[in-house]
Amino acid sequence: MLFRSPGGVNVQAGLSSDEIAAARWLYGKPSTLATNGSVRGNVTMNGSPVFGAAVLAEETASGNLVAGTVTRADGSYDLSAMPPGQYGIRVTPLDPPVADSTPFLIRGRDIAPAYDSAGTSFLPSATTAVTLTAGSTVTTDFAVASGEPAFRITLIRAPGANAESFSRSSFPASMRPGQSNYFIGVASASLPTSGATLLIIGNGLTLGAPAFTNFAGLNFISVPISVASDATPGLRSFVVQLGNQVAYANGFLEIQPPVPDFNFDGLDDRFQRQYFPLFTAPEAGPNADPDGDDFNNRAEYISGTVPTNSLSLLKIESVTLTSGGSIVTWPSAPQKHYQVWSRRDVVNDSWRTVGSPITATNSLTQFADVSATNSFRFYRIEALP
Ligand SMILES: [Ca+2]
Ligand SMILES: [Ca+2]
Ligand SMILES: [Ca+2]
Repeated sequence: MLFRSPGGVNVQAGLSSDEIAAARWLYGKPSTLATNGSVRGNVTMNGSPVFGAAVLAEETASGNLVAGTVTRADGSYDLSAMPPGQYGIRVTPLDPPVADSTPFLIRGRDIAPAYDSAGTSFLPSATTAVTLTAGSTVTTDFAVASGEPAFRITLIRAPGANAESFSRSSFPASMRPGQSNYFIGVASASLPTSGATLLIIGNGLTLGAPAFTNFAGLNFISVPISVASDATPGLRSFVVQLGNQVAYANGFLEIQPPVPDFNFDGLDDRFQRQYFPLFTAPEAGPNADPDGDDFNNRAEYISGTVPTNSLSLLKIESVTLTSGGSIVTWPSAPQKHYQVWSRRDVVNDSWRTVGSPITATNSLTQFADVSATNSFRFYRIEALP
């Protein structure tokens, strides 16, 4: 709803936050909807309604866009099913109805044929602060200034570590928390070639000074970027500003979640998609045990075992007593973490850890308990999240 993306719905990437808001609004239970708030209002220019103006809601704390829509023919808009919180609301023009061969981020016709006649010759509004409480509806009207924006963003420079690469597209870019010392940017034929600032809104981003480059007939503005490990996942916006002129690429940088979980069940979707035809099916859930080995799917994920194979489970393969100690062997998964525990007596002794946690490098891990020479021990293996 905020931008185009290649190849229809991206089932690997899952849903963006504004798609989640739309789904909540369209299909939400009344009890859920009652916990959300709405923003509505009208957008006018010189006293007349503006058709097809983009209206965006940005969460103040994180800088993430959580909802976006376009105005109807009467200039009205609704942003529904938004979680309570503090938001900034702004109105920006869509791109004019240029030919497909001319770069653009989003035109009216990319939303629906009727929006081909959207009004695009106005300047982005200032941002209005709105506080939403559960069940509230806040009315926010905008009167935008007429005129063609001095510049627009029509391309996003792909984030990467190579300062010399000007790979770009009109589709959103994405970065993961922890990626650092990358370059990212925006481009178009009309962007300023000096003096402007490039900001990406929101928490957890460290941006350097802008660099201006003309490449392939396009004006690029680029900045070094690092994404903190605790950056809030979501859709961020690029802002180019020169004096009182401003252009937005709304929601064109996605900060990906550390672990994809688009069905909100707490279990890594990559694991669920790997083993189940439908990753949202009940048998793919964290507490299900479809292979009946007494380890639920969450436990199998942590231990690196196969949730659809009853023979694949965390267990001790063997314990061998040698003169150098006990050798404990168990089937493992590379990169998974394990802790060995032992006790001397089932009744009169308690479990204690043996050594430090181990990161497996193979499908079989061996651990030598050098303290266990010529003495009887019980062992257990714990898989660590
Ligand atoms: Ca999941
Ligand atoms: Ca199982
Ligand atoms: Ca299993």
